[in-house]
Amino acid sequence: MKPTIAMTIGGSDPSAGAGIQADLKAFTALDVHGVSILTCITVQNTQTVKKIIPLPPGDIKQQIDHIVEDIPIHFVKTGLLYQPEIARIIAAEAKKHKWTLVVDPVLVATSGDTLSTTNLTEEIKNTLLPVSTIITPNIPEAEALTNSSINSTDDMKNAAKKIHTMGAKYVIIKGGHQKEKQANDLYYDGEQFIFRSLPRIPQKKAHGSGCTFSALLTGLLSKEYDVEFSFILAKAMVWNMINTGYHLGKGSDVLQITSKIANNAPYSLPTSDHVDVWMTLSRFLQDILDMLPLSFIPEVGMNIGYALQHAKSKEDICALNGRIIRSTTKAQRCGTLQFGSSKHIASIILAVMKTNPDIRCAMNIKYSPKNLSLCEQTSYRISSFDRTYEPKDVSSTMEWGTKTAIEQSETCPDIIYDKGGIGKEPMIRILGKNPEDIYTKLICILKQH
Ligand code: PXL
Repeated sequence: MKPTIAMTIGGSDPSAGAGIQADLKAFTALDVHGVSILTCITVQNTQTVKKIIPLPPGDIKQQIDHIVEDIPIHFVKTGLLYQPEIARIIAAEAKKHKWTLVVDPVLVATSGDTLSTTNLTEEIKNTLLPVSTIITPNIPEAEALTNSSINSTDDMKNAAKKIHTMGAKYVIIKGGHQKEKQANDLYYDGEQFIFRSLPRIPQKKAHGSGCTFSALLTGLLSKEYDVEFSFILAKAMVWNMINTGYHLGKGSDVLQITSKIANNAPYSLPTSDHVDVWMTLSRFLQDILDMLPLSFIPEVGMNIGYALQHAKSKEDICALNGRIIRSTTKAQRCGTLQFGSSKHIASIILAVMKTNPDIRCAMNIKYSPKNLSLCEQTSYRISSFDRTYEPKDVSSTMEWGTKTAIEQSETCPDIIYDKGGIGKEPMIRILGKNPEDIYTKLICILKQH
């Protein structure tokens, strides 16, 4: 078996709560083989960092060169660098070897102890950021990098934009240092912002959560997860690790570094079922986009949703928070996949699941006589509803229409259409067990061309 490999470049924390020790444990939790380059030894326990002993820059470079000569390294995380020369050496190596580089700009410890010499911030800005893929500052670090103070979500967004212009492709600002009840993290990829908040765990003073988060991100990227999803999953995992963390000495708590995602999670934390649904939908959405003809995209755009097993509400259904729209030449995805993001698609799926709990996926395509005729040439079961018969007291047209179409069909239909109404675009909906089922049905319909 070929191992997945990630490398961490950072300092030693003898208490093993943070630093390269935490990074290696996080890699292991993901079944990733971690290799480590030591930049500093620290004298610290769970209470304080007493001393930092930097290694000579030449020796650090030698460690890197000797490893990369031997082991294929593509995914690298940096942590405690301490001296500006080290940032410069890593920037040159990252450029030379085309690393996917996750920079955790460690400047100050949770205990308040300084973890950098002067000019490190400037060096990170000038040399490391232009070659980095993701940077993961906390609020004080984002303030140092942007020379501004951050007191609101708008300030966070502005700082993310500023840091993005310094060269990082993705900026993730960790909101853990704010005082609010929720720890609100921000993801920015140069186009879209995603805020992700989880309840603060007030009884825990976690040490090493920043290192562990960035190491998880690096490990997840090495396993070929995309950045947006890695962000969501790493955050969920770290939350669980803080929640199950323990008191090791007389100072900060440390994380319980484990591969688990919380089962007894609060509503906004994904469980492994959420992750499965998200991953599957994400993969097939791309396949669907690649083969979707423009003639299948409705004027109002299209969406696809996939529900958790036993889904009960909109929050249990993952769909695009935007739409799939027509660009001049191809189908284009707008927005991201999120649970609870589409009332429209959720109403259809929930109505189907009431009588057919295995049918958890739905997608709408454009109604046209041609598209309907293509559907009719397949062996799929087709049913319809007529909006003119919709009772006045109905609260959700989609729920009523779907239920009506199902009642008119002997077995659960594969396709439900309606011919629209005043101001309502007619529409065809494809139903299926999962995104793969929808994809297969779409291919079969297209083959009738
Ligand atoms: O969390 C930042 C950090 C990184 N690396 C080492 C540390 C700390 C914080 O204490 O000790 C070695």
